[in-house]
Amino acid sequence: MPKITDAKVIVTCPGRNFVTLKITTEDGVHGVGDATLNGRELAVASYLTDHVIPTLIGRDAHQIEDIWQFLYRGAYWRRGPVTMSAIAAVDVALWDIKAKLAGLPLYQLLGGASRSDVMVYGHANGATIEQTIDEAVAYKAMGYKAIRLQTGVPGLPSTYGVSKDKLFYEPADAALPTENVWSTAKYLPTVPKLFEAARKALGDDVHLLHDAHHRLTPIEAARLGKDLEPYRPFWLEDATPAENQASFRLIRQHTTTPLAVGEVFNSIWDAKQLIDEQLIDYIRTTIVHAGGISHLKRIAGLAEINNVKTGFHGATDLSPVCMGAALHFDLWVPNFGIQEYMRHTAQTDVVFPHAYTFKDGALHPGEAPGHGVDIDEALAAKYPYRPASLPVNRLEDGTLFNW
Ligand code: EZ4
Ligand code: CO
Repeated sequence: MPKITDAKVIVTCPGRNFVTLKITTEDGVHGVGDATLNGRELAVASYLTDHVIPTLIGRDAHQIEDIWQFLYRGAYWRRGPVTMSAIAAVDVALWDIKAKLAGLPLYQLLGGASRSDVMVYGHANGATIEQTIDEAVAYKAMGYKAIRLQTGVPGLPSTYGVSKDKLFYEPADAALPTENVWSTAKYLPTVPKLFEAARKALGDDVHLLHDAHHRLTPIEAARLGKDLEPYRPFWLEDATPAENQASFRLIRQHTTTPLAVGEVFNSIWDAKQLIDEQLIDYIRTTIVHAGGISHLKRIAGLAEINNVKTGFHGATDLSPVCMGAALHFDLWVPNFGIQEYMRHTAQTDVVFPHAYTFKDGALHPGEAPGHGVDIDEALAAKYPYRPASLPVNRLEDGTLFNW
């Protein structure tokens, strides 16, 4: 058996913070898993170092399922983003090792390729509708077949998804949370105008997406969904917070705009009612925040029998290791929908050498054994951790709101 002899956590900040778990076997084969939880990085690092790694040493690296169950059921305190990100890191590192030992790219172990490549969507954003459309036109020219549109809201100094850096978006912009201001009344009329202009400029042969980032009530989301219907959006994302899964019944009753939810979910239990009742169209859980490949297989299986497709989160704060693992999953999973792709900076990309490549609006995970992503430890050591928090939102009268 390939016995686990070493495991360590690497925290690095090549432009932004990433937490990576590296597991090594007695034969010297190693695997890596992403454990990054934006703004809470050190909590996961401690969970791994203090509570998980000591229990891994000496185990059989091939027993991925047993180790997963040990860390989930065996912990007594189940679920939560910190725990599930730590489990995901172990799971992905072990799948990486298993595939390397087999001499196969990971997607072959999952069941082989179901498609030629993985359609991704990029992010067009701007302070005004005109600027956002210009960005979207540029994305289309780069070959993208699907584009997310976010635009500034007149009367609000800043809003989610609109950044100064065009290709890279980093919401964790200060050591302590920045305070933003939100107004749903100002936001709601803006998005249909954006979509109307986008369809005029881009035509019908491109998918258009939008992220409401948990800011609407169910009835407001229903209104927005109806207003967007003439422009046939690919999806409306995170229309309302999903702690109360039944909220989506109300949105569903009113609109045919497809709904996508789940980037903050950490287990199948967060999505069970949404999927069972077919209240959503795309499930956005990620490899890193929802228990790894082993757990996402269960979520995707439940989704498949309920006509829900995958549309995994792929923001810059998910490391290239998570992206690589997600692409193997996406290439295999029968009910694939789309994959989000926010580019990493060149500084991040060199710390994480990777086999995946972009062409014609799609990514391919490559044919390297394992998931095809590694970490350059010497380079990583040059970028020490820097505290960074996600913003908070307040309404114009100061009421604390969802960000
Ligand atoms: O705000 O990953 O669809 N993408 C998103 C992201 C999230 C960040 C939070 O860390 O909503 O930009
Ligand atoms: Co989102």
